[in-house]
Amino acid sequence: MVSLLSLYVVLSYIAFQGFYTTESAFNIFRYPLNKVERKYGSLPENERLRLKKDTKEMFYFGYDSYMKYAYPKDELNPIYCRGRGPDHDNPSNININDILGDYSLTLIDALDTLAILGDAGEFRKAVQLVIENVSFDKNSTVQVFEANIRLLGALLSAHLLIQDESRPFGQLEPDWYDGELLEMAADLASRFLPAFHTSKTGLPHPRVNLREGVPKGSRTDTCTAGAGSLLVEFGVLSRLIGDPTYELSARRANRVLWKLRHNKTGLLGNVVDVNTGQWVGELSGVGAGLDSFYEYLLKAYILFGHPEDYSMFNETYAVIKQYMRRGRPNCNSGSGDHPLYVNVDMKSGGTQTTWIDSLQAAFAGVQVLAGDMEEAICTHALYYTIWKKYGVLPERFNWQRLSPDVSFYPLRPEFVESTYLLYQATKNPFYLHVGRDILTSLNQLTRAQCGYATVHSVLDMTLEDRMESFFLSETCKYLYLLFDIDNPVNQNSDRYMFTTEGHILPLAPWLRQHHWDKSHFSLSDPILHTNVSQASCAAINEERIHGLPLKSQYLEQISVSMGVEL
Ligand code: DMJ
Repeated sequence: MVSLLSLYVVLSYIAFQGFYTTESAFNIFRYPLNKVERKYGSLPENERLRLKKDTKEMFYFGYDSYMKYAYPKDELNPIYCRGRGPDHDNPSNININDILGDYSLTLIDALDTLAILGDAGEFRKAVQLVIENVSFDKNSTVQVFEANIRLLGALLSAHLLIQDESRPFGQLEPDWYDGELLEMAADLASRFLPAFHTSKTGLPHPRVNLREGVPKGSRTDTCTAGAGSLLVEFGVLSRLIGDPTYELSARRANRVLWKLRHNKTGLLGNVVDVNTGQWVGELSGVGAGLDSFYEYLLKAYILFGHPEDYSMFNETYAVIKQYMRRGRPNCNSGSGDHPLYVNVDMKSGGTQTTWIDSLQAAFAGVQVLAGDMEEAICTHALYYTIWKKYGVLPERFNWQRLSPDVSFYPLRPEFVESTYLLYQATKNPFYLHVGRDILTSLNQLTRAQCGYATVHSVLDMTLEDRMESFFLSETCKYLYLLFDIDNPVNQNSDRYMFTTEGHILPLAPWLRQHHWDKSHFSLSDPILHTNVSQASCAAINEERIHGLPLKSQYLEQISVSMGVEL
């Protein structure tokens, strides 16, 4: 008894000193752990704090360099320390011009990350710069989807953070603030509307000129995600300004897409013509071209509570699992290949490609939100082994040849995002280790002279002189939140939701109401008020609480086949 007591005291002391979390210190004696379980089973507290500090440093290295070398341009070129704006000389360069528009994109996109990092002073300064210097009255032709998620979402998020009287992130409101960010958001969104009003189906044209509307003769093919991932930002804007036009337009586009799903499989394609409503691309998958469409059905429901959005999500999630999922039926039991979501033909459900893309890594996060935890764990684990193989994620990875089909990595956030959401849901230290691997390789492989650079090829780790705005708005934010367990966002995780660009929005009762005439708006569904406290959660057995999220034999199975060491 005495020795047990002293063991308890010793272990508690070790835990207190930050060598182990208390829980995991005891776990060592609860089960015989193998090498992998020992490695991932705990993370010292002082190491977590170091990772949090290093992530903050990573953000400021990128942000300060942007402000020094690039602002007021849209992006930072981190190798030659210059600013980057639209490619005016080559209007067909949509890789650049779809996103950049002479509106200080990186600064706007980074606003709420500043708040989350606890930097209220820099947040107020940045808000002032945006209000005083940014105008959307520009002769720039941009993609509606990109401008919506990166600019509109950021402006709404920053405005709502300022308006939050409980001040969880400190004094964010400049003393002269009078709703200017919301005015800018409304002005920007009004410039998107021609995309909807000039199409024959209600699906938005993919691009608008911010000054002149849809350019004559411009392309009419849009990806599904581009047309169907506007409801979150448009709905929030409509509810803030009391004008249903935006929400109505986004909802209509979703309903049009929904009607276009295949009558046999229920699957959607990846590219559609906004005038004919014909599918131009019949590939169906959970990655590029479709990813945020599913995500926003679920997130719109979480935010606004319309059962229509939830039933669309559930129906589409069921057919995704039916047609796209391969591998053993249960992630964490039985035998067979590791589960995988493949790209299929929307008409037959047959496998169409042998690659998965890095955007798909966000799907594990959607599965967390949907409560399908075993699948989320499984989806994420596969991407972890690909990350371990290269140190970053190639844009497309061929799961048959186990090598990249498209080998660049533009500092995308999706894998970090799902790592963070899985940690929030499980509190399993495995995900802190994953985060440490991510931070380490970003610093080793992508850190340049004055910021973080796109990887041109994961095969030779050559770099390109571009730091996309989502690096500061998402990649750094999710990594920081992973390590900063006391952050107000984590302490009140039931009060916030992330947009697909990582901007935080409040989950608030007022967002579940709208004040306009319902008949005019033609929404027949009542607002659903969910009551989380009534949910019944199945008991989780001890092994699942204390073991690795994906059992070590399955984690080893994919790491061996991928040729990586854990
Ligand atoms: C971001 O703009 C968003 O995360 C979007 O949902 C997908 N593409 C980029 C990041 O990869």
